[in-house]
Amino acid sequence: MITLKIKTMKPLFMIFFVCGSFAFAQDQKVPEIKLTGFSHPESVIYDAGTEYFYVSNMADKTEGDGFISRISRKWKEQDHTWVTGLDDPKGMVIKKNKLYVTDVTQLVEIDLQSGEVLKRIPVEGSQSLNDPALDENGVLYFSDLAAGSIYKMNEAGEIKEWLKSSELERPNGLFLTPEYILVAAWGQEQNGNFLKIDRKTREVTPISKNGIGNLDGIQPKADGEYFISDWASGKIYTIDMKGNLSEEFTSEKSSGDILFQQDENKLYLPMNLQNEIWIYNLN
Ligand SMILES: [Ca+2]
Ligand SMILES: [Ca+2]
Repeated sequence: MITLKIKTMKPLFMIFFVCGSFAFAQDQKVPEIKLTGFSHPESVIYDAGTEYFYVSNMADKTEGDGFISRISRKWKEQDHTWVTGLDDPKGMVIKKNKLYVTDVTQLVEIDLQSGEVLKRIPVEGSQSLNDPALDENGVLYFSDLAAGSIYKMNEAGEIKEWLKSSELERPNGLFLTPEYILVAAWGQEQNGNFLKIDRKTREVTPISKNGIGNLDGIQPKADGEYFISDWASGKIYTIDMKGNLSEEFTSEKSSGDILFQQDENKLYLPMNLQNEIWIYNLN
């Protein structure tokens, strides 16, 4: 499937090349829309229940300057400072009318209707929390990039370190399948890999072998295929469970925790250094 795609796209590139002005067109895909008004955004999610997009903004270094934006589907309503008073909010997940946001060493619980901060749960031993993800039963897992660990919160709201290992290669993005926790790793001295962790044995296996980049987001694309983002290069890849990797397009440096909207076939990229959300139409 991937090979086919590359084959069918090559003649197009040749035409661009011949035309001259599009000599580098194979690397450049233009965003359909650039949403502005953000401050070092890390993550964008969509909630079908409320029909809003939520964007985490790390902002600058001042304590309490981080915030969450809430944006309506057609961009009419753009409440950039919907929730304020956070530090460096990163990943987000929605569970039972609550928005959970990782904020450095805390898991912050926010009322999805009112935007009120309900709880700030300190996570013992954490250093730099990153991406939360839910399993099929609504159990919450979240990564700690700097500590090289994954935490788990049980139904009672108790948080425990689930796995700590250098094999996690500084874990950033997480995605849960019934069998595995998939990890987009930032990397230590070398580029991070796309990893799988067996949920029963907790064995870590790299799916890619030679390092891909400073990986950040994971989004399911199709059965057994995922979009992953490399923060450092701005490249968006498709990868499958066997490690077959194909480049979709290159945005710019600092593409963070991406969102794929399957119904409209669009990818949403939080661009940290550009302070924007870039939306790419894949059609
Ligand atoms: Ca901040
Ligand atoms: Ca992330």
